[in-house]
Amino acid sequence: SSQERTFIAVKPDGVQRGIFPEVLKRFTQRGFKLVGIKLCTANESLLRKHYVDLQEKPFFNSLLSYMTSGPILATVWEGKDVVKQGRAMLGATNPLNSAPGTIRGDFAIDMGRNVIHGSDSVENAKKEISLWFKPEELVDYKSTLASWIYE
Ligand code: DAT
Ligand code: MG
Repeated sequence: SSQERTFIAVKPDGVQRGIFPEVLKRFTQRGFKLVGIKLCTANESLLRKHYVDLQEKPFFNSLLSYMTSGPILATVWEGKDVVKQGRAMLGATNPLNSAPGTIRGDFAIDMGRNVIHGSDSVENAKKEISLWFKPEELVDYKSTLASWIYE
């Protein structure tokens, strides 16, 4: 439904390199609605929950230090099929495999500096949104553009 939500986070490199306005621009211009946004620093316990499936990976410690190396721009977007569409807009995990035109394909080279996170399923989106945002930090509002974006 058009109420579907996803969690998109510009990672510390994406914030430091000034890529975050481009991310906001792309999701907004596509027609997705911003319902939550904050600049924050992630602590280790949050990241261990966020990346719980990767705890055993050899790169986990470097992933933790990357993700705690500076501020993260945490956002929540709403719209039809936004989880899957968001992943497509991000590109492949390894930027060397990301198509030009995707965010990683346009702005990144190394896997450990791939500038952006996006939820990979509706279920994980719900989990990540509740991990990163308090309910009162999400804003419910009607976009006046909805009828120009949805048939
Ligand atoms: P994604 O971020 O595309 O959802 P993921 O959830 O599998 O990918 O992994 C989370 C992050 O961990 C990813 O953005 C970059 C890092 N990562 C994943 N696989 C890696 C690998 N083989 N070597 C180094 N870093 C990796
Ligand atoms: Mg992932």
